[in-house]
Amino acid sequence: MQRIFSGIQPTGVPHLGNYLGAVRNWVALQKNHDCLYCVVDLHAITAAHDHRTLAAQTRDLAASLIACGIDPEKHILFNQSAVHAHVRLGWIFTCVARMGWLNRMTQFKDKAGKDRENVSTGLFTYPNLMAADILAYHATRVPVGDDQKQHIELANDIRAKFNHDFETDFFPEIEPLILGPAARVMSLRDGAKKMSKSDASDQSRINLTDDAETIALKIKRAKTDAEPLPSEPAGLEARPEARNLVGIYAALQDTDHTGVLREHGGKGFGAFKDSLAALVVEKLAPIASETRRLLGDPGHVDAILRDGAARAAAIADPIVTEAERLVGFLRP
Ligand code: AQP
Repeated sequence: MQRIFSGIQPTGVPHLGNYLGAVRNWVALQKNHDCLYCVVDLHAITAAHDHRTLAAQTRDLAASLIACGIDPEKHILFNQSAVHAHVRLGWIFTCVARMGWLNRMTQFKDKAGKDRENVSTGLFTYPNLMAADILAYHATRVPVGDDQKQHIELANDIRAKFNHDFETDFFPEIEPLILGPAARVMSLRDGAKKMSKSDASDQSRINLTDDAETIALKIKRAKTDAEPLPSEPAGLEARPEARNLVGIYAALQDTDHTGVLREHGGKGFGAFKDSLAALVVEKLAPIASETRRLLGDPGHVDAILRDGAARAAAIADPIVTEAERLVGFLRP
């Protein structure tokens, strides 16, 4: 069975973009893969974070993932900082990756913006650690949203250079799995920006913990244009906000743009937004209530993460020790 690895940052409450672009696919992949899912807290400190809330956010996110359907018994759920193999391999990869490769990463450019001189060096080298997250388990398939495609390409460049430099075929090729009609969910306020936990406006995203009233209000206020919905997907070109809402609807109903437009083409946004809000509430309400139930016993969630970290370390430690040997470190 092929091994899957994927991660999510505890930088805030997970949103519909994380769910449709990543987590929902993680759940489905559990059927026929060996899966490791990780709350990547080491990545979360590459940007300013609140040390008083990081631990709670990590636990909350783990609870959300379990509520979405991640099975921590059959598969492995853990937080990244608890398994030291990530940092050990991350350092090696930082010495393998080239500055020019990292300079091309568009997510760094987006996140650093005009403040390049003041962001952490961790934000710049983050893709090296991401490569280590995956390869420490010899994982070959990585389900991610479309925004992470470039980082997976970089991880493959790193593994190819490692194999070449150290005369080995130790690290396998990684295949990104970018699945479904909502691989990139956009902000509800701006169809050109992706939905993001760290967007200053809470109105830009639907959080997995939002109640029905909040969801309906956010969708009602979502930016759209004045035209009715087209009856064919071609009519969504150059209409990013309309395309985004149709994509969300399609993903939640397990159909595609054509299927949604067959049903809703020609309608104005008022009516379509009502149907969309009802669908989002129907799908997210059980996740929010299960998350609340799980967080009623925080010790239980912590025990799940502790057990996951021990099982993850048992896989990663020998792989990373072998990588260290290949690099040439003395292991007396
Ligand atoms: N808008 C999105 N649409 C589809 N997929 C998305 N993902 C994130 N945003 C969208 C996917 O969710 C997984 C976990 O992402 P992450 O939390 O590790 O980091 P991110 O991609 O940087 O997500 P955010 O919400 O924008 O976080 P912040 O604001 O902290 O940077 C990934 O597979 C990602 O592709």
